[in-house]
Amino acid sequence: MTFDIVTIFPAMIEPQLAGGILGRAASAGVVDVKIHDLRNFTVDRHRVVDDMPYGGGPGMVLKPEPMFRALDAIEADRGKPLTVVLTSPQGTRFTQIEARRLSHCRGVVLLCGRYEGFDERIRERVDEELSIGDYVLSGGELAAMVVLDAVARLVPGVVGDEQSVVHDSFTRGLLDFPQYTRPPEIDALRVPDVLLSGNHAEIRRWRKRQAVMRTWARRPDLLAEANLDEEEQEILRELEAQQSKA
Ligand code: JD8
Repeated sequence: MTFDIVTIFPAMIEPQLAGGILGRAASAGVVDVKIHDLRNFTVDRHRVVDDMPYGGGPGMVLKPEPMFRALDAIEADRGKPLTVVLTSPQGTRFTQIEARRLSHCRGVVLLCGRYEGFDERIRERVDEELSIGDYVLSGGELAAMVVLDAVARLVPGVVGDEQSVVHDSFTRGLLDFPQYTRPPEIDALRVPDVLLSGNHAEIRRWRKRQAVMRTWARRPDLLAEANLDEEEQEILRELEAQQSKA
């Protein structure tokens, strides 16, 4: 799978690609990620990428010409089909569902904005406008890196252990159960006995129960969409029965 990221701050994104799981996947040729400096697609002496908004108002807007030239170059380089993604606070919410959908694309182009945003005509060349959450960032680079990381790790071969991807909490719709490692006791804080018991059926039940309890307590909104098995549904019914008594 290919990723192309268009930005005026390539140096913000480069370290993300060098290290970690994504860096390894790129070296192995499983994904091909290219960063494009938007200023390289200007033709004026001062390499200007922004201009004043028509109608007035504060701040500057990204000019359409450099972005159009960048997209032309990427299309020529990669060939179609490419899915062009723009990140902005006006986008539809980026969730694991969108990540999974994008992971089936052959090529994804991520356009990073800055300033007050994009000349509206740039959206004519965009397939999807996504927002990573309800808070204000100063530009699209961090959002693009979030999308890149979440999508790339779903591409087969990027994460070593495919099982860990399948069992991801948001894939199942439940939060993770608590995890412990050695030592069995520190500062009088003990690892739950069941995890030291070696009874794998008990451990499995305890983990399920913990995952359902946590989700119920912290993210009840997730339970509406969760794909619960018979045992998990039973645990949930118990919790609800306890609650209605209290
Ligand atoms: C892209 C510029 C700056 C700041 C005008 C649009 C996503 N969840 C999210 N929050 N913020 C962004 C985001 C912000 C961006 C750009 C994404 C390009 N800005 C803002 C103030 C008002 N602009 C985002 N995804």
